[in-house]
Amino acid sequence: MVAVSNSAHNPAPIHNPVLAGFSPDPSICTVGHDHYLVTSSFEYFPALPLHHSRDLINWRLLGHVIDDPEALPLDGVRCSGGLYAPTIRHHAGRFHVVCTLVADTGPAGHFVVTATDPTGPWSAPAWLDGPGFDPSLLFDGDRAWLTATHEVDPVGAPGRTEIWLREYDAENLCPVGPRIPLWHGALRGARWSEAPHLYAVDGWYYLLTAEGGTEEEHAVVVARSRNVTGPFEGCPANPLLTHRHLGPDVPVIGVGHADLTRTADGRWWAFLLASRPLPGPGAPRTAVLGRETFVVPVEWHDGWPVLAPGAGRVPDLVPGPDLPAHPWPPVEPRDHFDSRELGPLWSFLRTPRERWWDLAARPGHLRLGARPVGPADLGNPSAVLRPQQHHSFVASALLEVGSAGFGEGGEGDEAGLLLMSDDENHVVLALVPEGVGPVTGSRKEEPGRALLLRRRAQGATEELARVPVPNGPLRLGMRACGRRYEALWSSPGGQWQVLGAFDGAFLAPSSHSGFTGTTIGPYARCAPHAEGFVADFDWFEYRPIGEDLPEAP
Ligand code: 6LW
Repeated sequence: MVAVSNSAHNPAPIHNPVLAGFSPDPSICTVGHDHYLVTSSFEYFPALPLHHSRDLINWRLLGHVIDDPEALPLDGVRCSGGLYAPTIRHHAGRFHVVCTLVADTGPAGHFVVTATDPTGPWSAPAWLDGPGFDPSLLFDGDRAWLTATHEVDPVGAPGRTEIWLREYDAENLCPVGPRIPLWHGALRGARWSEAPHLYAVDGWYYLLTAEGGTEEEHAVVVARSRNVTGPFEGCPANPLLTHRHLGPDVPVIGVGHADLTRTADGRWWAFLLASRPLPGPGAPRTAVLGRETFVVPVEWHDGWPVLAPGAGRVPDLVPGPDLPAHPWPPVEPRDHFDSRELGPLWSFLRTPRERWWDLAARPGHLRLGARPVGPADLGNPSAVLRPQQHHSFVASALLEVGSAGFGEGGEGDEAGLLLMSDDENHVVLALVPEGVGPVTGSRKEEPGRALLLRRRAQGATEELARVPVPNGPLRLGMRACGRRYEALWSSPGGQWQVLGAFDGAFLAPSSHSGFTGTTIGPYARCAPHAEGFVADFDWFEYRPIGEDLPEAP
């Protein structure tokens, strides 16, 4: 094995995280000069975001591996259920993505989809028999292998997992032969030995796995064998990478779930997940952005990989590969909604079964048809969401509730912005009809309107603020500076006003055992049994702001 050192070159750096906000369980494959990276998406649809890079520095969101509502049902899946931990590999001109659908009802389990072009079309899922989660593939000569992990005794020994292997028939897309146990973790009594990725390198099979659970104790470990079926011996230097020993006051925690690739210049890289908690008290349970994708360089020494050599931790900047720079056109902060389809950054909660969003009815606007589905309902609300990618950001939108106004529903009609963590934890900043509803009596001639700020934290709902606002278009904003979030509003062209503020730490998925990150975007809901109404969004804008610079939107 040739030791490759990154010290002799001085290329442009890769900034960590490579993918900011809600990008866990990265898996990467390299085809010539192109690198393709998939991440988990859980209950969100379209599912399994696919990013593309030619230099590992600049990434663009290419689309989604699952973008057909008929491909897989995400209806009713619980928050942080749905699609877990995909792996992407390329073999004989075809991309294979294996993944697991975690669902309490309906189809569930491992599946594979394939495509010759990563932008699709992707095949319908083929279900793969085998227990557990975190499936992966190794193509090795004319044979292929499927691995995954599973809890052996979930009741008696929760978190004790076994990584297994089966041969994979790459033509017929199915596992064949017996299931062979491979590995139970590097540490004695290890919990959550998972994320297995097998590689064939220089006559060895390397089994790269995570263990310790996806939070603070997460770690990357490796084992190797001369035979793909084992026995595997653990690396004496395990864990290869972890931040579990650094204490709670570090900017990056929960380092694990790595996948290796090699660039055309011969260098190796590990893409992995980690989280960035908010500074201040309560860390590490304040990672509101969820788990994100990071990269570290890899060198090989004495037949073992070394991750982040010389540092032993995930740095902010990583010297990039010796490859030509390949930037992509920047993503504009403001979406004017003047395309025929929503851009790939937007997604929904679960599978939409009706077309409640419309970009054509009023050109240059996103029109949401309000339906009686809210963010706590485990359904598919009229919400179009994108990830929160920075600790300090401002999101704003220009909203107009259609000329016909709110419906007759009264209490329960609302349109505005949804800041979403999960069904039990989210914030709504919404325009609502004022002076109508079951308690306050009949509808006025010209109903008034109010803006309300409502928080649902750990399942308890609380109205934080409400103010009367004029009829007509309204600008809404949500601004965060670390854990301080502010809800803002103004008339078009007017001064921004603060409606209310709250501590956003409760949104962190790590505070309620969630796997996603926080998302934000336009949203509308009508009262139960009401007719519905339409809400038009002229634009939506998302901008990062300096950590100590609370700029107005
Ligand atoms: C995923 C597992 C994990 O299946 O979290 O951190 C689970 N790792 O590998 C969900 O993302």
